[in-house]
Amino acid sequence: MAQAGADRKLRVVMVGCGFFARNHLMAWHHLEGAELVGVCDLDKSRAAAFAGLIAQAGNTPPAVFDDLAGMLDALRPDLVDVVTTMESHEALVGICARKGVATICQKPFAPDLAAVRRIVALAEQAGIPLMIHENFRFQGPMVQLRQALDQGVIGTPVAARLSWRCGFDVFKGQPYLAKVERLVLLDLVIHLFDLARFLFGDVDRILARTQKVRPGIAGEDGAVCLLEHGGGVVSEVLGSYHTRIDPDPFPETLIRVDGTKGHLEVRQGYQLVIHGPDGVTHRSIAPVAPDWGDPVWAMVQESVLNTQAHFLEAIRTGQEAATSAQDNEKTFALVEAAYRSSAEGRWVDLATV
Ligand code: NAD
Ligand code: 89V
Repeated sequence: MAQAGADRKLRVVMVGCGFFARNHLMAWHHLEGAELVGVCDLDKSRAAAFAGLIAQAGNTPPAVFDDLAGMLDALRPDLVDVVTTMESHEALVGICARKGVATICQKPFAPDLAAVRRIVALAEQAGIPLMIHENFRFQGPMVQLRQALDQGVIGTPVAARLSWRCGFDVFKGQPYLAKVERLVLLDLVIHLFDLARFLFGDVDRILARTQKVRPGIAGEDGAVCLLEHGGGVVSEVLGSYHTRIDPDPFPETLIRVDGTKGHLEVRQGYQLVIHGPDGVTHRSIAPVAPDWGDPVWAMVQESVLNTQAHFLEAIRTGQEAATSAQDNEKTFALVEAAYRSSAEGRWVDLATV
């Protein structure tokens, strides 16, 4: 991986200026090590609106494009941020690979594992760094949880439950989700699989059951999965867009981990409760909201900032990103295995996917 001098801001361009991309825009704009020089969308008015958001604060706005290849030729950036939906990722990362530019690409990586593997091969042949914007493991509360586990506060983890179940109306901001055939595993549980790998290591086999509860949508909106990690932990991973809870926990992941010396819980409201050998401790693990964030999405927005900062650091140091394309292929394989498990009603060995 090419290294960049620590004293120079990396020149960044974004492709895709839709619902979620505003968070990327604000994060790039606020990151010390980055200079956002271009924004691109097939709908040029969306890119222009993004440039306007930056200009409005009195800053030099990024240049506006409707064609990624043209933007790369014109601006010769250090890195590209792909913030489109998965169907376009193969073509867009292909353009970045041909131009030899480091790329970070939103999740889900692609519609299926075969496409993921083709994109990984494209990036490897071109020798470009490719990271997937898998942001859950970069959430401040999850980083603090991992630190507590690494400190051995409950001994060695044995069993765990990761639950992201709520009734938040994801279809309002992302109406295309109502039409996708693969919904909750590919859109949401993919984050939890990555978190489970981040906390407990790679997975040997999986058992999954999906459900469709909400009427009028094409895909499944609930999933219950059981994962056997190679290191010995067994984790339950639960994801839903149909669960009615008051107050709604969106966007928090609630977690319970049992260890050899105690157990811990991540409770709603970002509370880490540790039942260790010396008693019970309560700790706030609330995220630090960016000043451009809003109360509901603050934790997500902080994680976007952390994810993008991690990629800048990876490029500067020449290190592989934690959620590199190669790493995210393993997370994606879990999604593919979960669909197979649910369809066939059996455990699926990851080595066969
Ligand atoms: P969106 O449909 O609102 O926006 C996508 C934009 O990309 C559109 O404006 C579209 O015109 C543009 N686009 C598509 N193909 C293009 C191309 N070839 N060239 C230029 N522009 C192109 O989508 P969204 O809701 O913002 O989601 C984008 C991605 O972000 C999805 O993959 C989604 O899963 C992901 N997402 C992630 C999180 C998270 O927390 N990590 C949250 C929400 C969405
Ligand atoms: O990551 C995502 O796609 C988000 C959320 C987790 C809220 O579903 O839309």
